[in-house]
Amino acid sequence: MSARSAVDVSHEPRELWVGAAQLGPIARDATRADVVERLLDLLRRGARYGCDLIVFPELALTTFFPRWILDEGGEGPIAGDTAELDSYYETEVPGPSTQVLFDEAKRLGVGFCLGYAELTPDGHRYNTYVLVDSTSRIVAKYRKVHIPGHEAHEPWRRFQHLERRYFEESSDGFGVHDAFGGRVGMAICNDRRWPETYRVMGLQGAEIILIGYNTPLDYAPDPSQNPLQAFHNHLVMQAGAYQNGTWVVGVAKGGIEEGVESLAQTAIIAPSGQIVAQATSIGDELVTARCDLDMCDRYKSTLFDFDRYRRPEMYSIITDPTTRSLAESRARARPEFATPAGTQRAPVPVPDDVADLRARSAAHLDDARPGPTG
Ligand code: CDT
Repeated sequence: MSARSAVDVSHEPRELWVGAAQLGPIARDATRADVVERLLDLLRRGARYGCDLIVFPELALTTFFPRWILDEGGEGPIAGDTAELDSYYETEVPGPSTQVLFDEAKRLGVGFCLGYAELTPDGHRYNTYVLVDSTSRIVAKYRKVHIPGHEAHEPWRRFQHLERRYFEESSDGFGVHDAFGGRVGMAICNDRRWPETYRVMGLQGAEIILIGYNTPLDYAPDPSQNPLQAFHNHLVMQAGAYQNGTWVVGVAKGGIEEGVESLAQTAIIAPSGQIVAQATSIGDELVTARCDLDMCDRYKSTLFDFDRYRRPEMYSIITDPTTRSLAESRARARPEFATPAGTQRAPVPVPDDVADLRARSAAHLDDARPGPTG
């Protein structure tokens, strides 16, 4: 019988001090300079606390602009123009407004991870994260894979979530990168809800996964989920951490931004699935933790020893493109919901209380509609 110990105590732990830099709301008319000043403040605070890496949220340089129709002209609080739309994207990072962040991070010897809207030279638009080391060298870029929300204006919603109009789904996938003394992965917001996100990085040996998010508390398609937003947020990240033996750093842009309340609850989660540090406010706040990267091995080499226990041949349905689609499976099980090929999927029937919530949400459209000044 092997006497192998699950815990290697023969060397100093690989320690990474992480600062999760939660942001409060960013107004539609906030200048880049104003926002970058807030980021610099959090960066400097992190350096004072001895952090090696500061993680900012998704779209950390601007307001969450997919709330508005910015490419059709028109009048009213949700309308805008393409000049405004383009103003929310970065064409280069570091660029005119972000160079100062790179310079200050290098001076302080701190790395960072920054979320922003990316417009590429050939016109592609992505929801992007960039990982920068303590010498201000770009280690890696990640472009959001799972793009939630909708493409077209849906007037019944109290506010729009037009990510699918303004961002492409990236085909780059989930990489992991040797940096900060460990293996680092990135994901953005909705990605965190999908187990495949963590598993793809877990299979590449991820030891810390950085995730920024903007999560409205009001989920219009099914408001019965609203009271569970905080629960679901931690549920998915804690499960992802534990099931893959990795640290997870979840960083929010929270608070009430242009009339829309978003979840805060930034958290740093250990490979055990335990939250080791959590934000207590809904505004700008730095949450810090010492992440022992060797702790990952305690999970990766025991219960979740992938090489020993995983059964990938049992999971092929997950990635097999020839597998029957979910719509077909649903139609088979519930023929009353079947829709002819090429047409939109039938709406999910909602219970009466949810229908009532939707109706009340629509009724409040006018007084609750987000405007330029919130
Ligand atoms: N930014 C982002 O991905 N937010 C989504 C909410 C989508 S609601 C249409 C999230 O999963 O938190």
